[in-house]
Amino acid sequence: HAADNPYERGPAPSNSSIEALRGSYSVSETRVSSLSVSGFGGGTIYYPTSTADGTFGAVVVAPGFTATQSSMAWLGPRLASQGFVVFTIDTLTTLDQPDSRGRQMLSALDYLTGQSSIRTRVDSSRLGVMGHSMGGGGTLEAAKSRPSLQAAIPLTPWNLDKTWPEVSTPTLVVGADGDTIAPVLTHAEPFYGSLPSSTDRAYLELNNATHFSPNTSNTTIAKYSISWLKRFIDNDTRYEQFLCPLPQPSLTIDEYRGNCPHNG
Ligand code: 9J3
Ligand code: ZN
Repeated sequence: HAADNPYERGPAPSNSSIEALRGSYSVSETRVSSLSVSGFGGGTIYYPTSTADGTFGAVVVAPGFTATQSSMAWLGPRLASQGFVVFTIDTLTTLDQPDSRGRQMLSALDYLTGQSSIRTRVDSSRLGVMGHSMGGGGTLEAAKSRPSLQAAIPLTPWNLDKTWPEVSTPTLVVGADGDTIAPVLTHAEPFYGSLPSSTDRAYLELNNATHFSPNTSNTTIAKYSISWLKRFIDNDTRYEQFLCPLPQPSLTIDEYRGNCPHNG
């Protein structure tokens, strides 16, 4: 109940509510020009239109190598309509490497909470990071350098650094069984496996999927991302039912690993 958890937002969830194309909040968006910011390349902020429910947790979403914010745009309204402020960003150049992307994601969070036109709608203590490919590698870099982050979701992540024992932020690693650009054997799986067992962590391997599955509307990515962000950014234990016991293999899930029950 909201009286017990000040961060809880929206109605009680169901499997159909987390699979739906939209949640209960109407969404507005505002464009952030690259010319008006420093440390990252601008982007688009998606946020619940109403201010009646107070502030919301926020997540920055970064694209992969050679890609722009448009490659992740589907996640903007999909997550924001569930009760998050979502900032899909462009990087300074589309060739930036994961460590640079991680720093840019933190600059974007600082802009979001400190300068953006919707800063008063954001709960600056409830922040997360997501990203695709090198943006997923950047997601791990951001969590490593800012342990106060509440949730991290690398999507088919790519990074030359294979070990992440420094990450204490609850992290959901999403891999794709058919990824030939960031094969799970050398990317998502060792990334997940190197997270400390004391860190809340999960590994979702998408079935019949590719490196670019995170670039188009994907209900499996959405439902577990919503659950992870709700559980760890909002402390909303109503979503624990979708994460524990661990999801079983299905038409869309090749494999799912993680610690249950969660520590945090
Ligand atoms: O962001 C990505 O898609 C990274 C995959 C890649 O092309 O790495 C090779 C340098
Ligand atoms: Zn490392």
